[in-house]
Amino acid sequence: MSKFTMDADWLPFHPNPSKPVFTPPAGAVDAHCHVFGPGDKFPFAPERKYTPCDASAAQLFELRDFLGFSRNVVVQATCHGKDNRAMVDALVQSNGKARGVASVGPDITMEELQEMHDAGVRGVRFNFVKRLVDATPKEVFLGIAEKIAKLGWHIVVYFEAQDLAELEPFLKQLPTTIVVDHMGRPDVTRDADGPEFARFFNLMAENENIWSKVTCPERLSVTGPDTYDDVVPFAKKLVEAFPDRVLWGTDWPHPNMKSHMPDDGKLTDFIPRIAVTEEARQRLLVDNPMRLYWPEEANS
Ligand code: 0GY
Repeated sequence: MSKFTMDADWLPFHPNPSKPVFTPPAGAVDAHCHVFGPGDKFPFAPERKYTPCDASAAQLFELRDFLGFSRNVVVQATCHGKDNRAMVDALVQSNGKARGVASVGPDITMEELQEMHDAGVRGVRFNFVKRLVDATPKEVFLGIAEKIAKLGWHIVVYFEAQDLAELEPFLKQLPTTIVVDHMGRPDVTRDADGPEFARFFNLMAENENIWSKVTCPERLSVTGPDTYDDVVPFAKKLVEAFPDRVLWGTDWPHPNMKSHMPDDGKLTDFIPRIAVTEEARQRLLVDNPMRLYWPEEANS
């Protein structure tokens, strides 16, 4: 019997996703995914806001191969707090085929960061989504940013569209490459060419160190599965305007989905609708993530 019981309304990941019609290019990277536990081996954090199902590194790598990806970027999930052991263990198990993004506190030492670097961590995540984490003072984040910049790491930020105006000055202070999760969570019932999304679009246009994950149609969509049509114009717009600063990922095992659990094969088929040329897909899935996470092996 596991020590942990997943939340009563928790939706576990899809047990048998379909085979995508789209074949990702050779060397494609799933640049946003997580592992959960297993809780008996890597306990969930006491301060967590949800208790998920277990989702192991072995299951993640099986999905990677099934969908036709070659590598993963494993992002520390908030249910593990600042205990990065499950994520780091996934990197170690991957034989160099996974890099990681950690969550750390202000007391983290350069030695601890170097140890994570040696295991494959290349970034930290600053989370501003109130339902996921308690607030962290900006000075604390700035102190962490200064430390991780020394290792050449980048910063992943997760926030919701309504918080962007308040966050903008802070984002501009960060000294590294910044990767924004899920396009800054736009309200996709609005026009992708309208003033709301323009704020995020202009932020990217004016700051060349800001990248975006064009991820999570399943989270953002109001029209819903399997095609998530309403998200297409937003993601496509970013892929076309910033072809060298976009990343894509499955977000497996899809924490906190309440409306439905996406079929990861169908999610993969979303890619050619937002990156409509072979060249755009090569950048989105291979060149960009390689430059950020495996620069020593990148061709461009
Ligand atoms: C995501 C989105 C979510 C959760 C987390 O670390 C997390 O717990 O990132 C969410 O609930 O929106 O990117 O996986």
